[in-house]
Amino acid sequence: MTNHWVDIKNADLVLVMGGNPAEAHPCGFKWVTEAKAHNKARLIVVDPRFNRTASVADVYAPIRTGTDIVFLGGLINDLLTSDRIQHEYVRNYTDMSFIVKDEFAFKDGLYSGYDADARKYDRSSWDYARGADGYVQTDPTLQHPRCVYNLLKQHYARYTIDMVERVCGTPKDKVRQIWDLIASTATTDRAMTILYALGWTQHSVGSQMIRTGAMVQLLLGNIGIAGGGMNALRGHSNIQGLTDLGLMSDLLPGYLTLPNETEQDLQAYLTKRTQQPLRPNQLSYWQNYPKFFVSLMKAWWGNAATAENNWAYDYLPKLDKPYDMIQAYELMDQGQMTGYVCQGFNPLAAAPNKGKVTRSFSKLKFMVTMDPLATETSEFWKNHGPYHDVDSASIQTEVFRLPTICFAEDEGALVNSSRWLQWHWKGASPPGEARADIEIMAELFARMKALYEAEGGVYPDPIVNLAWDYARPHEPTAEELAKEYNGKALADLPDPKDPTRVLRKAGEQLAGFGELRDDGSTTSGCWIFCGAWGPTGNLMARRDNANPTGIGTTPNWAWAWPANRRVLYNRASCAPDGKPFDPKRKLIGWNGKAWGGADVPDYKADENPADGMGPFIMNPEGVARFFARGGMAEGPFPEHYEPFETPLASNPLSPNQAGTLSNPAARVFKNDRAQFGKSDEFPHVATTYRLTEHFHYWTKHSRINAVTQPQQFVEIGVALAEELGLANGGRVRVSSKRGHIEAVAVVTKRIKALTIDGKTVHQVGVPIHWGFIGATKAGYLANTLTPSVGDGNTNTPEFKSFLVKVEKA
Ligand SMILES: Nc1nc2c(c(=O)[nH]1)N[C@H]1C(S)=C(S)[C@@H](COP(=O)(O)OP(=O)(O)OC[C@H]3O[C@@H](n4cnc5c(=O)[nH]c(N)nc54)[C@H](O)[C@@H]3O)O[C@H]1N2
Ligand SMILES: Nc1nc2c(c(=O)[nH]1)N[C@H]1C(S)=C(S)[C@@H](COP(=O)(O)OP(=O)(O)OC[C@H]3O[C@@H](n4cnc5c(=O)[nH]c(N)nc54)[C@H](O)[C@@H]3O)O[C@H]1N2
Ligand SMILES: [Mo]
Repeated sequence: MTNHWVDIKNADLVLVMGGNPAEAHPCGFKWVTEAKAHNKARLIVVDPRFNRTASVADVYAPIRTGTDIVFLGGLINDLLTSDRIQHEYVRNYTDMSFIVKDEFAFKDGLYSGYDADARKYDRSSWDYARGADGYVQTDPTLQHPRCVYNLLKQHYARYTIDMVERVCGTPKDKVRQIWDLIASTATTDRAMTILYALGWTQHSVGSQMIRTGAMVQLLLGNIGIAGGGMNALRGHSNIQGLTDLGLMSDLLPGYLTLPNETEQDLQAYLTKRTQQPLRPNQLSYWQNYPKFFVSLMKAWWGNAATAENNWAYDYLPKLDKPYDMIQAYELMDQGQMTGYVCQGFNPLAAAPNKGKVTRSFSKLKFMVTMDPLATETSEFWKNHGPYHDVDSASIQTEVFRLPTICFAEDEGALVNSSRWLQWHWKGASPPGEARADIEIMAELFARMKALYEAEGGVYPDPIVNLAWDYARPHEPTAEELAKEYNGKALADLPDPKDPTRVLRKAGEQLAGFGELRDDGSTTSGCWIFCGAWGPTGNLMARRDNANPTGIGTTPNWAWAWPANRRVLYNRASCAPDGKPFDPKRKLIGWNGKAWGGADVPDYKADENPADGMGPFIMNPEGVARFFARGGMAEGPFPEHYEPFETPLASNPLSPNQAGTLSNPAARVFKNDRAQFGKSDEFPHVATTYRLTEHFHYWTKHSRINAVTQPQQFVEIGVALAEELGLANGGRVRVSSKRGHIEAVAVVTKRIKALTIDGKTVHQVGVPIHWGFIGATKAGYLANTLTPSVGDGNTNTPEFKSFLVKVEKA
């Protein structure tokens, strides 16, 4: 989230699109109720299904899955042509006036630089034009035909309200009503928040859907202000912490990036990531990257990371490709990955195309699962009758099950969607032989290290030199790890403002990432967490919910990264002169000498606003980007592409260009492509989702949960049920190109047939929680149906839009 849960109460308008928080985030959803009760806020829900969130909405509109870019692109067009934007914000805080290079072009669904064979873009033309001074050229009058404003306007001119109705199936009057409500927040005294989750991320164009939402918020001046923002509702209780700590294959902690294999040289790696300002007087905060990076290397390799050995840069693996789960199962299927460790993960249930996953697991030499419970994954080799029909005798994979404790039997910090690190305490002791994940990992590490020490090996240095300074090496504690993430001084640190003074003594915890150095005198295992366990102790354990200003920043409740800041980009809540755009939602302000207020300023604390530093200090241009230079796989402005399985034969936005039906820059493996279905055989559009009564695949072990939702059902609209002669409660078979499941039919008015491009399209809802292990009725896994293809930038699977055929069982 750019903002945080409590802040939702400050919104005048809440747009829930691509999420269902009343169901999946019922505790956080109370802040929407607060906004409605105390702020007269209106709630809009745009979702393929009339879901539990829609049931308390002021306005609900249906949409065909996978078409949100058309809905939001149309909105951008509408806001621009009706001139309902926050002018002062857009002019000063975004790149609208920036001029784009002559080489950049867009035609018929493709941007300049496309290589159809590689399915990739050369993105070098996607950039701003530079002047002789090295800075980006701008035209503050917005007249220049190649300024971002005019290119944006031109791009979305094709996204008309008729196009929205045709592609999304949303009735025009609903679209109009929603767009007008949203446009009402272009004024400085009204704020809209956007809440989204998997209904946006789990598409082959998921990242671009989210970007389109962010562009809408920028046009309306809704980023950085209380009650505004782009708010991702995160999943597992610590999934925010997972990305923060760099557990994605291409990341290092704190959103530093792993070098790729062409980056063997530390200086070149650092130079690429420390961009000079693109406009005068800009901060370009990532210029501090070397401080964060060197401190990380010191945290990991201690004395073995020295200036002479480039801070152990050679120890870091260099990436040849992303290792997301779709990639991993492809490599297993090709026989190139032969061992697998599943820690707190049940991929047979959770990953797309269960048939392929089963085949891939069957080719492994070994699999380790670390889990408190038995999972479908750990029994993938067992025949479970019709639900999982495998020939056990032919599977040679050796499976080890390591029983772990569960999160409630452990202590430590969980990072929630608000970026809050909240310390929690152990609730119970684990049963039997269960051991903590950290203990198991520490033991594994100790044994690997001993082997390397005894036998040598190709390159033992990264393993044998890893710093492991824990009191009990086999059981590092949560406190020790938290302190390591925060970081400490390795030598007395002189105060930059007065070098005769010592800012931190050697060994002392650091108070924030501003204290980090690139000379090896500091450590920090995750720079954005620096300050969480500072010189005064564990701030994550704070539980003071005092709210002195009433705006809900509660600065003494837990600790929020970065720097205990509650609302990112909060400088943008003030006009260029430093006064809040809206005094009644003041977060910070300039008092003539310094910035301050209810929140920690996302800005240089003493920066005089007259100097023109932009509020988006992480960007080298100092402003927010409508034109994503170089950043996104598909292009700088989001363009609509159909899901990989679509009821349409061509893309209504680029009907004449081959190869633009679905995302031309998504990575697709050949064998997976052969398993995509067509609408003549699979005429119904399916989407998958979750229910309050279960948490994925493990609450089915609990009898109470099992009783409340005992078995797989699917939601089917009344019109489709009539067409198929189906009664509510009857059994159906739902098949895709990849397999079939059986389920109870819930015939409902909540899913309406849509008219798409002139034809009737039925959508089918498939909740995901059941399987063949646990206390619920044994059944199929929903992911038997889903396709193995992911988002072009993140490779998140397209779980939310695929084709099926529904029949009476
Ligand atoms: N009780 C419970 N709570 C949970 C979980 C759980 O399993 N059980 N899981 C947690 C996890 S890990 C996560 S990631 C979150 C997920 O939280 P959510 O993303 O809110 O959950 P979903 O139910 O997967 O999907 C949300 C909505 O997206 C809609 N949708 C599908 N396709 C589209 C589309 O193309 N456009 C639009 N606008 N909407 C679409 C679906 O109809 C659904 O209503 O929930 C978390 N909370
Ligand atoms: N079709 C479809 N598929 C989906 C989705 C969808 O919307 N549609 N959603 C996707 C999403 S967002 C997610 S997050 C995944 C979820 O997929 P998973 O993360 O695989 O699902 P969970 O059942 O939450 O599995 C986590 C496992 O962790 C174990 N566990 C709990 N506590 C601990 C602990 O402290 N240590 C260890 N080692 N294990 C523990 C549980 O027993 C459980 O078996 O599913 C994905 N799959
Ligand atoms: Mo998730």
